Amino acid sequence: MTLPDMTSAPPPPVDTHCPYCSLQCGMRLRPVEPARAGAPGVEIVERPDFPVNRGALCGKGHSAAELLSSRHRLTAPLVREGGTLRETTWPRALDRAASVLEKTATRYGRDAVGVFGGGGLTNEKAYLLGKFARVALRTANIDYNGRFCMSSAAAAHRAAFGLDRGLPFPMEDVARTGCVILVGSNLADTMPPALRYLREQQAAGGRLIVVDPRRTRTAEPADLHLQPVPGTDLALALGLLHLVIADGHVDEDFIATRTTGFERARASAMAHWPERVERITGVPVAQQRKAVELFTEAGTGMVLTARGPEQQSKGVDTVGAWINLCLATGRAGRPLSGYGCLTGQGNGQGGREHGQKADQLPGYRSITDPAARAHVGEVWGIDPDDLPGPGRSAYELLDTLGTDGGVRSLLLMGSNPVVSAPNAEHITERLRSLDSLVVCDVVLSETARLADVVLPSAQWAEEDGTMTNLEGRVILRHAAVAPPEGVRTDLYTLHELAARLGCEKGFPADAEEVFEELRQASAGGDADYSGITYDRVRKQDGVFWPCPDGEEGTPRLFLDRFATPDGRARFADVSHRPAAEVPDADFPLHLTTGRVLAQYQSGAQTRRTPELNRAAPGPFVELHPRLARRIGVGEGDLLAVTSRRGRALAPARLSGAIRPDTVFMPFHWAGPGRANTLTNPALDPVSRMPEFKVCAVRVEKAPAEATETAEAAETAEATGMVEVAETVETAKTAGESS
Ligand SMILES: Nc1nc2c(c(=O)[nH]1)N[C@H]1C(S)=C(S)[C@@H](COP(=O)(O)OP(=O)(O)OC[C@H]3O[C@@H](n4cnc5c(=O)[nH]c(N)nc54)[C@H](O)[C@@H]3O)O[C@H]1N2
Ligand SMILES: Nc1nc2c(c(=O)[nH]1)N[C@H]1C(S)=C(S)[C@@H](COP(=O)(O)OP(=O)(O)OC[C@H]3O[C@@H](n4cnc5c(=O)[nH]c(N)nc54)[C@H](O)[C@@H]3O)O[C@H]1N2
Ligand code: SF4
Ligand SMILES: [Mo]
Repeated sequence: MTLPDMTSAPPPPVDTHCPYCSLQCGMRLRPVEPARAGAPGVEIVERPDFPVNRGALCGKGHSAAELLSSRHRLTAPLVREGGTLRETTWPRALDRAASVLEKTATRYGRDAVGVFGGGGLTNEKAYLLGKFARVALRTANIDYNGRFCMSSAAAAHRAAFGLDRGLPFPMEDVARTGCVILVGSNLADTMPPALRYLREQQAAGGRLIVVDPRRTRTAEPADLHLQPVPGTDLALALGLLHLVIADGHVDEDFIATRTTGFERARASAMAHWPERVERITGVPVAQQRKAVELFTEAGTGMVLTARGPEQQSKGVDTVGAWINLCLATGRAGRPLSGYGCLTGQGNGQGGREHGQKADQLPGYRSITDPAARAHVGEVWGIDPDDLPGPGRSAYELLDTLGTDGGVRSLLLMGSNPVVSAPNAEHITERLRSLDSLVVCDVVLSETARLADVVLPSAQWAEEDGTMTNLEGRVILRHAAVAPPEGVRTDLYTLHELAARLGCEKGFPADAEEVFEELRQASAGGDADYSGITYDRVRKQDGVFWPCPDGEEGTPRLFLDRFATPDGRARFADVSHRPAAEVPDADFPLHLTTGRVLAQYQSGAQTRRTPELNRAAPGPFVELHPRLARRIGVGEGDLLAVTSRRGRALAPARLSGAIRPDTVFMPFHWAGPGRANTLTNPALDPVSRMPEFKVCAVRVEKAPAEATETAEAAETAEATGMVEVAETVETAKTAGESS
């Protein structure tokens, strides 16, 4: 679309969506007249007509425009020369990036070049990045940070229902269901406007059960809060199914007509009797009974999971067990009932459908399926035999960087693994050992600081593109302002790199043109977007996939049949197993990790937004006062948290809301307080998702010398953002004079 002309009459406001989480709240951008130097050029105003958030935004959404004009933004490409990143021109940076990738491919083979993407990228970027890897680089090794986020629920979804869409119904249905079991989601902090649906549901007489080792602001108003030991959700779900069966609440009719595999699920549930489940999970038998009573009493019900049960080395089985509970009680494939996963990143859903996942082609097609390869090969104009096969999963890709047989040069777009990958010190070392690292980002993230080439990207309000929210609703972001001079869109970058790698055609820089091709590539796949156009998205409040040509889209799935070949949902055959690492004498406590309201992910964007950084200025360790007394620490004391991977330092925050055998750390910071220095990269055998939600640690008061390190780091952290600006500033001066 054409950008508003800022010189004449005030241009009209532009309707768009928040740059952050998967709720993709609607917002309106109003151009500010006159545009002040250093100001974003737009202000965010309410957009009450968008149904998902009806005008409400959280603090991150409200402050999102600040980063558009932030002094921390990259505004010119950087290349490393003599150890320092220096500003350069776009043609030089692109030449350098293309030549290092090509050099690696020539020397070590095509699979030695890797690509790492992100679930925050638009559908168009995700699609073009996948095509870039398979067609321009011809490497098998592409994966993305969604592997850290959504993959377990996705795999369980497909196994049970034959199709994976986060929620099989619109959010509005949540407000009208009889009982919600919310497992390991703290949406009061992670998608605040969605709280409204739970409030409405309870106000209408519905029941809410929250399962979380911490009594969060989400758990506080629940009718029942179950507080399990981290990593034991699988046993809990099996135990609830046991009670459902024992108390005669099974929906025999539904099981007979719409499912397969109940007998095995039943046998496994019978081995998980309430007292055994209490021993494993710490959830008292009486509370298990109460949960089953509330869930089965209500005529309709939903189980919604988020990262709590999913980010485990048995996440797929765990989600499968919660789905079993829905199927056994007939709470699936019927109005106002079902299982859903609350996706996380802005495009957590669409990001995994269009080919940046190691094993997938666009339209949610399998890269090993000959028919899928033939279809996509035809759209891309290449012989299907020339398409690479499946590559390594995210952690496995990062873990083998710089090694023999591993990826030697990496193109990274939309992720900051130095902060967000598990076992992060090791992964940082792997990134350092690369022959070349090319990073596309809006700021100089901790990962971009390690790069040889940094390409500055345009942001959400500066470019068009579609996103698919947690409901499977495809929505459209509109450009409202031009990017700063020196900044280009990611699509431009891919277009230019592809041309330099010999692909002059097939990589358009225009978002709508890319979307038109995506429609064809997805046609006939599970995630069929072929009937979705920019125009239709604009006119409606988004369009739900699947949407084959000429149809209206599908807000509600599975009401007539499930998407399996026989139309029946499949029970999962699962039984309890412990976390990959359980407490022992040396590491006697559970560590779990997650989020706080004001920071987003690796913090690359929100730590650079002053208002948000003031609200959540640094890392902390949440622990129960009883545990604090036992180890002799008080509020604010600096703690050393040690796991088998390393040690992190952060101040104590005492809270009666957490289990006394567990400590919690948010993962938004780098430096000594980085939670991911500690986390265990044990992977789920099916989804290859790491166990962020549980590992074993020791917690003690930090020794005196550590206090000095942490204080020094804290000062560096506080001034860190200034340093980023200065690094580039110095390099600029140097670049100009040379
Ligand atoms: N403010 C903010 N909002 C965000 C994000 C952000 O970084 N900041 N990120 C976005 C993204 S990408 C995502 S994926 C979502 C994540 O959204 P959520 O899943 O809601 O966030 P988390 O804090 O990771 O985890 C949720 C809860 O799981 C609990 N938990 C820990 N271990 C276990 C366990 O073993 N079992 C159970 N049942 N619960 C457990 C934690 O105590 C925590 O309260 O948020 C999105 N929204
Ligand atoms: N311990 C622990 N670790 C976790 C988790 C946890 O619960 N606990 N959760 C995991 C989960 S669910 C997730 S999703 C990951 C997320 O962690 P990351 O993958 O690190 O995600 P972000 O911090 O969102 O990183 C996005 C990067 O891309 C940049 N960026 C934003 N928009 C664009 C764009 O349009 N183009 C380009 N080129 N760059 C852009 C941002 O500035 C930022 O540097 O973290 C995982 N890590
Ligand atoms: S809830 Fe998510 S999408 Fe909505 S304003 Fe907050 S960060 Fe943005
Ligand atoms: Mo996520």
